[in-house]
Amino acid sequence: MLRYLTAGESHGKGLVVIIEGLPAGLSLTAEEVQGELARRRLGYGRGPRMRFEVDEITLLGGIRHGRTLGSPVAIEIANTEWPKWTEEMSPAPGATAKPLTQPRPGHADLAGMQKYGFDDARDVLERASARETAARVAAGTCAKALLACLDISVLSHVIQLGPARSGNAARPAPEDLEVVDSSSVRCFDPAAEEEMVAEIKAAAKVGDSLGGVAEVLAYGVPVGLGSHVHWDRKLDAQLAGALMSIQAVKAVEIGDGFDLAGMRGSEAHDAIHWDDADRAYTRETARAGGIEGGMSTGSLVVARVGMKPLATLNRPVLETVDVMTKESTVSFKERTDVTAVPAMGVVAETMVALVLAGEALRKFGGDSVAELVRNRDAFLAGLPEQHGLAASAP
Ligand code: EPS
Repeated sequence: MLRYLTAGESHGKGLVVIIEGLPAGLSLTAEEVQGELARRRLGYGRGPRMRFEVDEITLLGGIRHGRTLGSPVAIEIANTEWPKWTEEMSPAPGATAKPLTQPRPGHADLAGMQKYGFDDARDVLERASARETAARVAAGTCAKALLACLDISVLSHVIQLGPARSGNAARPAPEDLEVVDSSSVRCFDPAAEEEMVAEIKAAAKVGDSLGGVAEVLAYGVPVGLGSHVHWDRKLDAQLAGALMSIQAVKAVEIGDGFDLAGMRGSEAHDAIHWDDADRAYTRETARAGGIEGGMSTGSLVVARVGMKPLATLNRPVLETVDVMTKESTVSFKERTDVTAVPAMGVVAETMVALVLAGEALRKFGGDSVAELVRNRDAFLAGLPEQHGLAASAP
């Protein structure tokens, strides 16, 4: 089992994440965590904070001399903006002089104020903020390191930003990650990238925001992660839940998802063949997104994630109500991004990596990386010999 918990507010002193269940002997450095956090700050359309906020990280526990100890790993990400927020976000008794009472439509503000009995939307928005995903990405770095030991790699690319959609069917391979990351919107299709940037510029000009879609690809996932036996052990259910938990995500698709719903069964599924030379099953199509019956099939795992336009608008135009006076107004103004879709893709990679790492640990087990890899190797070695006359002959 792999568990993790994040704590911390967007403009608080920092974020903390604790990851429990990592085997011993996993190589992990502060630089690797830094590198992933830097990828999360990428993307044209992000606000000024992403340019000046540096993710200062401290490995607080669970790692010695660059390797995990099998104990909980704790990582702190300091908020370099903290000096400007010490009073407003102070944990000491007190009150704010600037309560935010005009909730943003589409944000967590109003439901959170009603649910928790707050008079200040900041009590909600500080935790609802996308800042929290930095802590997830730190945890995801550990998951990705574990998956790398099992030859599994997870990457993402943006396939839609606002109305601009990539028409490019080519999917980036693991070695294309640098190309994707060097695109200003993390798009693998240069023509679509140009359109996406133009959409962002146009939205920025009028103080509006944009959503979009990122596709996450997991290469090298072996058959047998997840299970058909119970709802919460299904790999696709876990992926959908994990991806849907990302701030502002409204849709998740596995494989061809909604398109499959409109097809006949005879055209929707991936026919099975046997390759005698490789002694392995093959598929000529990949519509299922690498998952059947809640289990990985050994094919490429594909998940698409739809993000709504950010609810915080640089020019708030949507009507809302001041919770104190009940008068109609527009929402308060917060600093924001025009779009965070390129960053969401990196967070989506993180969520997929955490789910896959958890399921790989459940399937193969082991207290050290060496034991985990041995168990995986034994499982894979047995696959070609399963079933059939040869295997069952005395
Ligand atoms: C966010 C608004 C912006 C984003 C922030 C999420 O922050 P601020 O209001 O402090 O400028 O930059 O995202 C992050 C800080 C981050 O690390 O992703 C929001 O309203 O949720």
